[in-house]
Amino acid sequence: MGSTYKILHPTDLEAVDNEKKTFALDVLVGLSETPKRLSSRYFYDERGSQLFEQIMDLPEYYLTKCEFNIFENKQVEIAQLVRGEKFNLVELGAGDGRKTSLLINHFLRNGFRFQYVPIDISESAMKTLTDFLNKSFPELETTGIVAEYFNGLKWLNNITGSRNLVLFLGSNLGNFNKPQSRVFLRNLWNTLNDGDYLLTGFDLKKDIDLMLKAYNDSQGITREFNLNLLRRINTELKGDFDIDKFRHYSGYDVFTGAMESYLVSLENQTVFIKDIGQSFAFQEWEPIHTEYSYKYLESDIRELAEATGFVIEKQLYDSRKWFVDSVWKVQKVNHRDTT
Ligand code: AVI
Repeated sequence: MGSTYKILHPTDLEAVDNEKKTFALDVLVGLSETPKRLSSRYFYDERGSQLFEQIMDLPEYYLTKCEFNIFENKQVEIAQLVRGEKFNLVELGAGDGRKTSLLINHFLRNGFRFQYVPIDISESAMKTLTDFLNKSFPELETTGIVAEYFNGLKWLNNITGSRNLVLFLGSNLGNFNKPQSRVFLRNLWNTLNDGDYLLTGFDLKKDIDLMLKAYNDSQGITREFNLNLLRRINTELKGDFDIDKFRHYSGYDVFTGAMESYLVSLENQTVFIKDIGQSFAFQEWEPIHTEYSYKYLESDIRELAEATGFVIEKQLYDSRKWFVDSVWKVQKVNHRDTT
């Protein structure tokens, strides 16, 4: 028993070097396009992850509170899915364990037979999580996997035949655009077994002012989170972005249903990035697109599940019905591929 983790990817300098090359290439491609764009996956360096932790605690950022409310109130409904069998509670992304702890506690108190399997590419996030679990739940069996999600799941399936209950929390799917989320879910479906469950968070469409406030908080933490992307380019790729010459902007597109975040250049300027060996020209008021945070209708969720081979088992709402943790079952028999 106890909480440990395994590393399924090389941690040598070569891996670090490859990551840096991919980052540089993505920045080069993104800043060469019109409109310019940078991927939100690069938000999460150490500082970015800390800022996101702070965002989750903000009064305006309702998403985390909603999902916490679901995990406080719907434990019995989630537990019914796996009652009486040995299973793997898999979590994509290590997180800080706060939400999942509620579920783990419920499973342990009721004598469920399971192991907890968080999968995350960051070894430091995994170490923090397993240290926390060892202190909070010494009796819990945890096998953390440091790897890409799909590699981790494949490895897990090779060593256990138990049913998987996979958690993908926090509206993370919302950061993918529509085609990307279909591809992601279909890959997940391919990696999972018939009868496995996926519990995934969707932020529902709601009053536009509430959404605008959540992404334009009064303390300016989201602004810092967005601008940190430029700081990261400065540090890791030797860029010379003057952070004060860009502003954070986040707005809601009613047609696509996405909160969209941008960094907008406040003047005509040129930025040189040494490790890319190139300068990039910005006109006054020219935007860089940095993030999609999609919001969903019930019909969007149904379509997404059907198109990717899942059957919706339960919709678990928070008390205000602002957010849903949707429980899907993998259906491998009689499925027509429509992706
Ligand atoms: C991680 N992700 C679901 C967050 C979101 O709401 O899109 C990231 C975030 N961006 C701005 N605030 C929070």
